[in-house]
Amino acid sequence: MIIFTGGRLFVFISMNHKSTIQLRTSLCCLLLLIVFSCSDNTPPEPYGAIPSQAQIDWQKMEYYMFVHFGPNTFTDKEWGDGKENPKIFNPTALDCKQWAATAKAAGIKAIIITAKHHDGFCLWPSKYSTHTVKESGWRDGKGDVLRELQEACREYGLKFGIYLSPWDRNHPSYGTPEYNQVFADMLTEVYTNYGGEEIFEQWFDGANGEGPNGKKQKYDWALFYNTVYKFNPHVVIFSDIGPGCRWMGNETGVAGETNWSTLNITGFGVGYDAPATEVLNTGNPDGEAWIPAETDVSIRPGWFYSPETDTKIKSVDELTSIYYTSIGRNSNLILNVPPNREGRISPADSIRLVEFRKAIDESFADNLAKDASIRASETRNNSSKFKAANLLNKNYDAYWAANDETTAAQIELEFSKQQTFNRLLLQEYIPLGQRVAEFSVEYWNESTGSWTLLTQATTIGYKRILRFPSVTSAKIRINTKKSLACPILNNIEVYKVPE
Ligand code: FUL
Repeated sequence: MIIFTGGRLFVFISMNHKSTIQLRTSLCCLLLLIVFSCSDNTPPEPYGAIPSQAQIDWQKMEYYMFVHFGPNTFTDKEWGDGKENPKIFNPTALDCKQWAATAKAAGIKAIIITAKHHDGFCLWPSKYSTHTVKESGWRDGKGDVLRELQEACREYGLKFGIYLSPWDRNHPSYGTPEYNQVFADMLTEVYTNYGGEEIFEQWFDGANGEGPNGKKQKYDWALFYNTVYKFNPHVVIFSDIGPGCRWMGNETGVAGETNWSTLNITGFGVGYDAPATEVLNTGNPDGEAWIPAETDVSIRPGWFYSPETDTKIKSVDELTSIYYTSIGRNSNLILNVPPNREGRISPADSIRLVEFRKAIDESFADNLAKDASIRASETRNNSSKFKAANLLNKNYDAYWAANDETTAAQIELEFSKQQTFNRLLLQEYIPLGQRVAEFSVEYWNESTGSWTLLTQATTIGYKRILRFPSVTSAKIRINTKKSLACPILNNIEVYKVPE
């Protein structure tokens, strides 16, 4: 058309070959620009319950440390009865910096401490109890474990979290309505004196047994949650049913192979009123609230230190297996490492933690998908904003999405040469909800000239890592078969881990 406008006709005719090519290129670019700007970049609507920003940040932490420490450390007991003489709490060389340095060296992002376990002993000098570090006589009654740990975490750039057991086998008011306010006052004390706005997770143990007067307490959870939120609206509250994150239903480190981050909570409570452990283990598809799973497990047979368990520390293989059944199954991992009677993490535990880290780092060092080419059976609205290549970059918020009406889609990776692999890591873009309910993985079988099933699974969620026997192929394909809404993924990685 341009040639029919006088002036432009002249320009066109007078051009040499090079200029013609340049003009054509410019026109092509213009055309592409028009096509591009016409494509619909509207992101998919979120599906179902979705995480808050605090829950997304929490999920990205993946791995942190639990520290069970208190009178039980000195008595070989798991549950103190609250009648222990506080003087038994006497760590001879408490060193929270050593805990933090160990965590840091092991690639751990945070430490959560049992500020008060079921025996009621407070690791800070609480004015609401007479069973605390103050009464222990440790450091002339001036010691404060919470203070030391808070400062150590700050120094080592770790986040800090608090476990507080409402069950209190020492407090005289336990089992009476007054106790709920005592517990809320303790929370207030901790949140006002130990950097409450920085506390990333509040761990509420749902255990509910008898107190010193033989009575059980009816916990006022609303009061407890509101007290915590008053000081830190972004803290992730753990309990059987959240509201921030949920207990995964066992203490062996095995989250459900199917694991939804959504859960139905109406009609349920904490402790005796919680959903069945099988339900906590898998969540509910289309569950009414976003309450992702947290896997709590100890590096030793018990939660507290005992010399008897010095030789029973989990092996690297056991810890690695837990890694796959927790972080690899859409759950965060909180690994308990109990300090010893000196108040230090024993060398055997810290060495194991670092060995474990090294094994994981080595396993996931070389992502074979990095340089692969990728295509999807479709891309949302044909928009390059949602292109399959987003699955291979490092940008968390860049994702591939299928069209709204699609639930079954395929993503194919092609390596530049044949590769041997045995792990596949997938991530759904959870800010828009958890969607995929069933998928399969195939590889291109050169000898038969066909796609061959490698493995199949159900949910993905924030992160899913699949293990399968090594295969050698130039291509791998992921087929989403069922999805609650159009699939949205933001990451694919492929690895060859030593068998
Ligand atoms: C349970 C407690 O009874 C154990 O002692 C431990 O603290 C574990 C993490 O939670 O409910």
